[in-house]
Amino acid sequence: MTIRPEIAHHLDLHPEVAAALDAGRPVVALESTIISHGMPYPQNVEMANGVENVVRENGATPATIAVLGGRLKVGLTPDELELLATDKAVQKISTRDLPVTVALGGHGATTVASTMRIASLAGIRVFATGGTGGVHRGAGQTMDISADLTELARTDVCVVSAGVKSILDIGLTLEVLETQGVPAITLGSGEFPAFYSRSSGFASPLSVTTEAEAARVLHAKWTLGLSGGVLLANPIPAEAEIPAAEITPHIEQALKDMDALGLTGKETTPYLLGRLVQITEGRSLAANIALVRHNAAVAARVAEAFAQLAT
Ligand code: PSU
Ligand code: MN
Repeated sequence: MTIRPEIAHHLDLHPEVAAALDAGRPVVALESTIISHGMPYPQNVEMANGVENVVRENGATPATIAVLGGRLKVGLTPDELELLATDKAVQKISTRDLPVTVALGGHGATTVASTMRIASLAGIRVFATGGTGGVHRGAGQTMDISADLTELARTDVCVVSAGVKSILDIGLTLEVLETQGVPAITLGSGEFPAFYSRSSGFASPLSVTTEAEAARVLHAKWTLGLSGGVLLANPIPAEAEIPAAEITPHIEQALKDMDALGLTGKETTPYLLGRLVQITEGRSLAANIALVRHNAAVAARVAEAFAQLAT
């Protein structure tokens, strides 16, 4: 893919990522909100480095994405990962924020939505995260529906996630994905997963049994001209999960605490994740790290299989 000059003007592709893309080798995009606003230091930077290694061990090149000094960065250095993990000036930025952060030369940790968009500008088709945003509980009143869903509807990237966090309304999230024409496909299960838990109580709209099948779905979707993303849900490994019955009361507690503080909008997801780490005394953090690593391995294998089909 040739990158249009007006885009290339804003983009810093890491040489390792550029070489892989040029050669048609598999590349996996990784997001940075999870580093700056999703986990405490130093576990966040350890996770970020560890996940890059998991991608490499599974045969692909990692490309962690962020905006630094107004530049769209695709592939980061260890110092840049450390900055994202520690610098309080790093904002959580979604698609709507991108032009402001670029124009004013700021630092931004990209969400699923903005990471998808930048990955797509760079020609990367497979992306691993923890969990995607969705329809928040009470969205009928608050209208809080993550821009991750909007981006999935319009950007040609496959997002590998552990499903949708049960801090959200999973049923309504699946409805919106259906309306937007986004395939929500679970790997190796008929049930859609709920981030910390393998089980959500919701049947998965679609499923595949292997990464090679997932890659064939991507190839079919895009060669048919069906633009937009694919949500590939990958249940957390059984040994790392917090069963739904155990995490649900903790989630209710975290939601109550958030309401008492009056938090809304972009602050809610970081608050809820952080509060759950406190309530579970670190267990939710261990689960979060395990599922991200698992998603990175799956994404690398999907990217590898897709690269074979695309050539
Ligand atoms: N998954 C994680 N940790 C996170 C997120 C996902 O394991 O911090 C982030 C992603 O960046 C996702 C964002 O895009 O939460 C959703 O935020 P919101 O609900 O404000 O759209
Ligand atoms: Mn929101």
